[in-house]
Amino acid sequence: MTRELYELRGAEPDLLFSPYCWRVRLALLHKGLEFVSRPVRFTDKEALAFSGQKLVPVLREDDRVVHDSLAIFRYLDEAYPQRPLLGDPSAYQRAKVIERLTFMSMRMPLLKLLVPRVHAVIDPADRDYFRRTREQAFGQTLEAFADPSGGTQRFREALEPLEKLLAEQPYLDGEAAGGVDYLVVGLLLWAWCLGAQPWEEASAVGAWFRRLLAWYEQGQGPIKRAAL
Ligand SMILES: N[C@@H](CCC(=O)N[C@@H](CS)C(=O)NCC(=O)O)C(=O)O
Repeated sequence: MTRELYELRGAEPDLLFSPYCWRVRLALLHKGLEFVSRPVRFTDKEALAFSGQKLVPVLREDDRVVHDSLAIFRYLDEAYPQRPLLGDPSAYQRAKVIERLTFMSMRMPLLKLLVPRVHAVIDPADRDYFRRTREQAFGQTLEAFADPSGGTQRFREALEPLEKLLAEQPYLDGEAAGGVDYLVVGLLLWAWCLGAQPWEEASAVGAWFRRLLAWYEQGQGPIKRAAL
């Protein structure tokens, strides 16, 4: 059986920055599952046609195809019950609540910081598509939407409850890392791979990030960061 992960790439094929794809990479390492990376550009939609939709991550195990990071977590827990990511079905529902809350509180501020960086690292052939789709979604130009300092400020405020929690326990999931850690740290890895670190190094969040980064790099080798 071949296990393939379709994930977003920049102009350089090994520059992986999508927060949702990072979640799945971490989940696969957590389960101890090997996979073949299939990096795709924003406009490589034909490469994803088999999945019946247009977004990454997509996990394919022969004829089994799953898309959406949390649906992939759930699938992995069903297919490979060892070392649960989320656990029972109600835990999946709770993870969806966390996903919605972090989407607004963390992902949106990060987007204000990272939009110019994403535009800079993607393949030049993807830039018109990226600009057009994002400007349609934002209702304004990329330049008007971008606000690195405001985004950083709001992101730091959103981290405050996590900072307090991580001062009391090593991981969001408790004594060991799990699905909620990967769900959230995927967002930080998005910034990290794009050469930004909008959180304090000397903080509980900073130490938690370093622990997860060291664990990932020990298993999978160094993570490429854009030189921005
Ligand atoms: N809810 C999905 C979101 C997936 C998503 O938005 N993926 C982005 C990459 S970060 C994508 O594929 N974008 C392609 C496009 O905009 O055409 C998940 O959790 O996997």
